[in-house]
Amino acid sequence: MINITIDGKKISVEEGSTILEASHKVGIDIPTLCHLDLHDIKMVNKCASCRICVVEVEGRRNLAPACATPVHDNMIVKTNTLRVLNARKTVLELMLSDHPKDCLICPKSGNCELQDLAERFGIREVHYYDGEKSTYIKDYSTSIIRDMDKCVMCRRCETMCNSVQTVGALSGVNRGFNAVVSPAFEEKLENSVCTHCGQCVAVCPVGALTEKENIWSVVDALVNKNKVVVVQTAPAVRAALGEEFGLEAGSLVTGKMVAALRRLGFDYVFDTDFAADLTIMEEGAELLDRLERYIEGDESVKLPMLTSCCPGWVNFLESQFPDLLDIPSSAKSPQQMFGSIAKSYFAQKLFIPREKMVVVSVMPCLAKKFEASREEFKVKGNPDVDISISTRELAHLIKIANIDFNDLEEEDFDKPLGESTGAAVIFGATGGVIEAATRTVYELFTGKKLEKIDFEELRGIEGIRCASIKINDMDINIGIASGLGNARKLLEEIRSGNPRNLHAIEIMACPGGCIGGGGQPYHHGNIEILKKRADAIYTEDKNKPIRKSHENPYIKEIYQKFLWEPLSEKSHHLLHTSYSP
Ligand code: HC0
Ligand code: SF4
Repeated sequence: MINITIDGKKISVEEGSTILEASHKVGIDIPTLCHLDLHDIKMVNKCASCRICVVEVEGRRNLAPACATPVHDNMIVKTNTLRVLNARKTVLELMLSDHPKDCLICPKSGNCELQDLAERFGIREVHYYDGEKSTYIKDYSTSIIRDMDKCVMCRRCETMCNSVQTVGALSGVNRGFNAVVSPAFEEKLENSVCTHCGQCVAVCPVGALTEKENIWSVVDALVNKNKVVVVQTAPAVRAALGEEFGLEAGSLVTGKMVAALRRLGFDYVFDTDFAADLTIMEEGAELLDRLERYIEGDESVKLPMLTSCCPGWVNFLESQFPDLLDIPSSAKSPQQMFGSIAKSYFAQKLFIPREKMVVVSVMPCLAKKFEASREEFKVKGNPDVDISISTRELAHLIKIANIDFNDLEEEDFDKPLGESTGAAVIFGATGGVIEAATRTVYELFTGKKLEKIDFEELRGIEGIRCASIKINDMDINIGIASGLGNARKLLEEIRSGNPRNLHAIEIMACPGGCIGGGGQPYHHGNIEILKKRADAIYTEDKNKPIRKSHENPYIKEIYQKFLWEPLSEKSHHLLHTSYSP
């Protein structure tokens, strides 16, 4: 252990710790901008580029960056001297001198770490303002806007995209005022290997990376009297939306969310969870079919079967593992199944053509915007899902409409596409899709009632998890990965012969699953928030009267009246897809 003194406090810390880590141990807050340590998901950004965290170290002439200076025995550190504060203020002013001053209309306003620091240091004037400035043109992808004039070169996005997600879409290029984080050859993000996962947006401290907002398209649809506007809400939204209204992380706001959507004027408030139950029927049937053929000795059967509901993950697979495109389930994601069913089954019930219906999805995810725009999910140019907005955008819409969210009485989803089971809601946390599938596959495979519905062994936030579940005499080996870097590890294992003999794998692009999606309220580096959201999801599951997808009465009805059976010709046509490199 190393003994040091920080601001007069004597402490012992592990060898190799930085001054910043040591300070956190004694509760001393040193401001940072570039630094980000998301230990639980193995993301540590330590590029020491912003220099906001400088401190005085006795015996050293220059100020030292706390995030990159290791402690040594008997070190004496001062974190709040006038020299330190003055240096931090100067650094901030220099940053602001090359930063746009459009905070009033910046999408990150109120959530911007640079704005917070400027306020904290009482900066009221920016010196050094004349002179050269960076001038980049905004880059719009289907899901993300890159406004590089706002980039502070913290490299958090680069670390997230390269080290955690292993996508490699972003890296620092050029020098001086031309320095920027960019796709290769300064291409547009849309033309790069970007998966639209949105994790770079989740960690960007400023307004350089933000979602492509669709709020006003929703308003346009809502005011159009010739349209029937239907909304679906993803499982993870209800576990995080409350944070935008000052509620504790992990507050479940399902009923208030439904009430707010009605106040906004949606004609039907439905639930993506209904389609998650439908996904289990289709994906579960596919897994059952593959397992039965495998048991019978069919060597052509593709195992492990991969889940296919996460669009960031599908994009990653298509661009990085084109040789493995025949192993995922062909089931569309719940978002897309919902759109397809809403514009066929439900539009027919209303006696309206699909073109008269607008389907809006509220998702914790930015890749869902891209997924909704894919050509294969359109019928004669009309998309199954017209507009996708994030949890943050929904909160914004509720605020614009002046709805007092916390005061709303809880309301229930409309029927039939609003009824769902506990199995569907756990889709929102890593491991949930495969747990939901296991509940159904077990009962359909064995013909027996499942006594213990909770499969605790499939839960947790660890990036890669494996478990064996006994179904009759067979051990079904299940793999779970959240975060694309973890997905890559499992996929490389499959390429090299599947040494763990996995039969099914659930993959979610975002660390922690959808609860940690790129469209969720910003966690500002507090990963504990993700755990609380996951707890909320499992609480909702426990509180549901029905907890297995195949027992959802409206799912039974849709098979009886419309789809006939899982994997039927009609199901294939409406609910399945294929992948291309
Ligand atoms: Fe998810 Fe989904 S669980 S991807 O994380 O499967 O976004 O919440 O909506 O579609 O249901 C996101 C969340 C969904 C889909 C569902 C799946
Ligand atoms: Fe990388 Fe995901 Fe950001 Fe795309 S959205 S640049 S894949 S982190």
